Amino acid sequence: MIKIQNFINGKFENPISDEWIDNYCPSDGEVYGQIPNSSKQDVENAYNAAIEAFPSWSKSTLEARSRILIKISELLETNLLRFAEAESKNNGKPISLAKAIDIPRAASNFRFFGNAITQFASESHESIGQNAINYTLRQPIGVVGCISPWNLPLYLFTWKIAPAIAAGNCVVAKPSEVTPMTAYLLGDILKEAGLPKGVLNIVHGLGSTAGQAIIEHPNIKAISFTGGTSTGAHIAKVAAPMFKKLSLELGGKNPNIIFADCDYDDMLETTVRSSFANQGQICLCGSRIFVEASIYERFKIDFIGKVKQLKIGHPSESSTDIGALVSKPHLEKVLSYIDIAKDEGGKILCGGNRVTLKDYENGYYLEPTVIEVKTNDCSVNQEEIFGPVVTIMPFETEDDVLEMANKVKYGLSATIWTNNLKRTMRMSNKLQAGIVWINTWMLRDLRTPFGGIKVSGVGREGGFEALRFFTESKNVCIKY
Ligand code: TXE
Repeated sequence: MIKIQNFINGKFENPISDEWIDNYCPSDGEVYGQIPNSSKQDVENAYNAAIEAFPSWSKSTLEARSRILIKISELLETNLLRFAEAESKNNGKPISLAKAIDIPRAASNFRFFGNAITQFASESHESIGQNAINYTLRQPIGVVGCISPWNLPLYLFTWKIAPAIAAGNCVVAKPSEVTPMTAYLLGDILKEAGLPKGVLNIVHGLGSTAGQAIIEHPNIKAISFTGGTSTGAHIAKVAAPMFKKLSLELGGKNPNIIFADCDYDDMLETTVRSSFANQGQICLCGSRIFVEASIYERFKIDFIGKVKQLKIGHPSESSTDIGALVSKPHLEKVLSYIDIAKDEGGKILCGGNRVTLKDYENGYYLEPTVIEVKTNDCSVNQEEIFGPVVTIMPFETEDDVLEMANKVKYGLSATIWTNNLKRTMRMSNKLQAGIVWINTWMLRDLRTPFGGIKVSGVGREGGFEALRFFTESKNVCIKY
């Protein structure tokens, strides 16, 4: 049984209460680890370590910070297999995905921000005719909180931590209690890379206790959070009276809009991925597929054919396309939406059932599921399911599909498949989303702003946006 510990002030520690939470392995439903059930006191200790480290870290040279971040990145690459295996086991995702995406991206996050901080600059404004010059200082905030979810555990954890420390802050971070393993393993790498103690403190535990203690802490001045929309709303409510800076990356219900003039084969292959990658547990998945009526029947046959070929299997097998869902409650939530779809008149075109794998009967497996819906107003087109479930429906005109795409409370991403340039321009202007992909999906350049509108969140991550979030700008005006 693996016993995970907090990483506070450069040391691994048990929780003060000595209380522990069981950690489940999604592929077989067994408990295989325990994590600290950290309390307010553990968070306070993490904060104390962080605030003590802050004066020195915030004054360290950019070169020194950059060197350490790049070293962390290199060590993650050296340990890729160990981290990928841990991520796959803890989350249920196919090992091939953890090896190709999750861990390489976590390494890239550190390398990217290690480089970006050396290029981060501020403006100056000459006040002509007033004999004055203004310049902007971008100063680290102090101690910041980073809270991350379970779907892309190390990938999203490091997406917050790397810019936070690159900008000179010290951090109290909490990974999801469902998938704590790779954040735990990161502690050793932080030590080996020479990150000074207290700069990054990792506290494990429940959202309602450890997470709550971070967001309530009066001296943790900024919170970067990725997770569910209702948790994001709660965090905003707690943080607002303390005037904390907030970056919230929340849920999505993203349209995937397919026109008849697209590159069909490319679209088909990518649409399988954008529907079911990571068992559909990515906030960017295109869970509402709208297909131009003239190719709807053809698409339906071809898409279902491809989806049926996806191999559901144990995450550790290299041939597995669809692994296990992350937890039993989550599997139950996703299954409940399939029932709702049926009640609302949706037609299950394929999938829809829990899968029992030989030797892993208690694992949380679910068939990739395609539901044909009659209207965009149904619950499965309006609520985030966050599993291997997509809906499809035909559309007649560009205006119709735009209206349906935007008629949802979320606004994270959208994908359009077309070769018509003018339509691309018209639609990308009008789509209510923070990210629009044309003829691709999840192609990421870490310099670009990342985040959503409407209930998909507040603020942007990525590139200099993240470094701006993790700094306070101060204008200095000199009269001469
Ligand atoms: O996420 P939570 P849950 C969506 C998806 C999913 C739903 C719920 O639809 O089904 O959210 O998932 C911490 N103070 N997404 O409940 O609770 C928690 O410990 C401080 C989309 O698992 O939002 C964890 O570390 N922190 C999403 C983190 O918040 C608190 C990815 C996320 O957990 C807290 C995941 C509190 N009071 C789920 N309560 C995306 N945008 O990618 C919880 N947490």
